[in-house]
Amino acid sequence: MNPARLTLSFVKSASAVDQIGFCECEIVIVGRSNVGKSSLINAVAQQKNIAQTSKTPGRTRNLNVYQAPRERLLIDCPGYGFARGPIEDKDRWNLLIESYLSSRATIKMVYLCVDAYVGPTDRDIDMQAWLFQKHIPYTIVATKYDQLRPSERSGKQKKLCEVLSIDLEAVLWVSSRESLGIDRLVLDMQKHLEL
Ligand SMILES: Nc1nc2c(ncn2[C@@H]2O[C@H](COP(=O)(O)OP(=O)(O)OP(=O)(O)O)[C@@H](O)[C@H]2O)c(=O)[nH]1
Ligand SMILES: [Mg+2]
Repeated sequence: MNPARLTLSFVKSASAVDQIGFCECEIVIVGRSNVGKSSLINAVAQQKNIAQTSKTPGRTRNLNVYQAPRERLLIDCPGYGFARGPIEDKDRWNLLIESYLSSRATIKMVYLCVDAYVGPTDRDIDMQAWLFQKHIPYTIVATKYDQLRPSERSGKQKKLCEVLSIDLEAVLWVSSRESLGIDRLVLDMQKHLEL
């Protein structure tokens, strides 16, 4: 059987919420800079360069809009926690993400990416609390799972779940590099996009 895949094409990079346009429903990828959001988009689409990945954190500064079938959208949010750059820039990113997430009724699921090796940062925990408080549905995606040695896997997994107060089964453990857990993520995305 062929691995699951979500057909995506890049539409635009939006610097304001009203530039996104109408859709039936949408899903969102959020997480700190460099956590692997763009790589994840390439992995679910099974295309190498649909989303620009970078070794330099903070490359994605706008909301990147991707078209899925039947007027569905996937939105790649700018990464938070980027240390360099002027403070006004950081505030602008926060404002953009928060105004976007709290204003679109068509958002069906937010995939909050957390580095499986590094574990949740304070900003990840803040974002989780904010989503919970706003009643925005979210799923934790633990990225770069390939970086965990087999001997440290269960310890790291347990710790991550403890810090975020969630069940192990509720987390999607993925590696874009080795295409681990991507099928399950794609099926979950298709479900929430009602595809
Ligand atoms: N080992 C490993 N590295 C990964 C994986 N996914 C992404 N990376 C690496 O992590 C770095 C950042 O990846 P991106 O996908 O650009 O991260 P991002 O979250 O989109 O970053 P911003 O756009 O800056 O917010 C790149 O060097 C990737 O090659 C993975 O599954 N495993
Ligand atoms: Mg990116």
